[in-house]
Amino acid sequence: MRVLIYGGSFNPPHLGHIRSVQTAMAALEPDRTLLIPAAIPPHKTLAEGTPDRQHRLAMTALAAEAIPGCEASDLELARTGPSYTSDTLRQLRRRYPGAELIFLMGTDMLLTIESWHEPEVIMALASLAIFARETGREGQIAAQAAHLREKYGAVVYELAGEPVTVSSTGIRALLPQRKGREYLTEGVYACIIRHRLYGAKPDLDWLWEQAYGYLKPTRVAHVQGAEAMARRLARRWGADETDAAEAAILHDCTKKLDREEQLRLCEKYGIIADKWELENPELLHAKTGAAFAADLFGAPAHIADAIRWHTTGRPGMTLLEQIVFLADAIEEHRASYPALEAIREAAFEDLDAATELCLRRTLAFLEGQGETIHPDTARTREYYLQKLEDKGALPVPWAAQE
Ligand code: DGI
Ligand code: FE
Ligand code: FE
Repeated sequence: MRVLIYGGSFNPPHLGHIRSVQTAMAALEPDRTLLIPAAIPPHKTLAEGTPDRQHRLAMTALAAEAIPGCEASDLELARTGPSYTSDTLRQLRRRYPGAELIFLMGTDMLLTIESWHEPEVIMALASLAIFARETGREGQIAAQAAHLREKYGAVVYELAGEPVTVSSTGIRALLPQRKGREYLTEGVYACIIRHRLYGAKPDLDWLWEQAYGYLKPTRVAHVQGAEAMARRLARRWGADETDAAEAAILHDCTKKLDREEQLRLCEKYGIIADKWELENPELLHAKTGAAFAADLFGAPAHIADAIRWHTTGRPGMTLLEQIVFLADAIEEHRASYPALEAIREAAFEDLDAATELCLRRTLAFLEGQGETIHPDTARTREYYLQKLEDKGALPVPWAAQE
């Protein structure tokens, strides 16, 4: 029996790790392959902002899912103290008596192994499998392998293959810039975004791929229009354009759910539906959408709030909230309604005037339909009317005509 062991920080596990394991599995044909995230790697301190053990184990398990025959092990995370490879190998020796243990590492590790804790124990208990981390050091590596064979009786397998140049450090730097997705498996990336590990923000193309599943096909154009308009407004008014896009992409993510499903989400997320929402569950998608976006896509509070208030608005909206509220109402695919053009124009002149007109028109529309008016809709309009007066601006002239 052969057990291939790949230990590391897996912070996060990426396609380079996966390719290394696959190369080793193909060459060595192990019966079991274990990815073992280290609790505290003895040779380096974990980068600041490193996710906790549970998240690193979850990411490693998700990465292992992409490799048939591979599994993640909590052997080191479950242990206290530094993660010494020699201790891990002792544990594995007890678990798999008689098996050949093969410890997989990069060439950079091979060069430093004599400085590890109990190198002689490591090389007595396990064979070493080496994959290239860089080109141009082949001579040095062959010499080191020969030295370890001679001095410790080490068994060293040198694996052929393209050098793996992806690094976790590089990926961590990309994630907050909505980049880096291409170096990760789908499962690992979704986990990173869901929990916003490493300060990650979602790649907006990826977010769109996710959003399609939650939108009725007939709503896609509206959401695309909302994103484009939110971006334009963000540029016009100096808000973060990609945050505006993110909120817009997610703003109607629970819109297609019926009353029963809305109420189920309310239950799940501890949302209390008020009497207006119970009467008109159409209104609930703002609250459930915010909770859903935070749960599935880790939407931070300022983005979740823009989703939360996009239907009724609220007094004293943040710039982002106001942008998403208006983008939803005036995006280019919105079926025409009275005042639409006036609101569009105002949105680039005075956001508060546009907001007030938008709400004035909604109130007139709801009254005309005999619909109940949510108090948030009414008081938000009052607030912006007052705000215009306070700053000495006039409301946009528009009268609902029958
Ligand atoms: O989800 P969208 O259709 O893109 O747009 P939205 O989130 O602004 O929802 C619009 C619907 O919400 C529209 O049918 C009117 C309704 N609405 C907005 N404010 C109120 C309201 N319905 C009632 N009953 N009362 C309100 O105050
Ligand atoms: Fe909506
Ligand atoms: Fe919408």
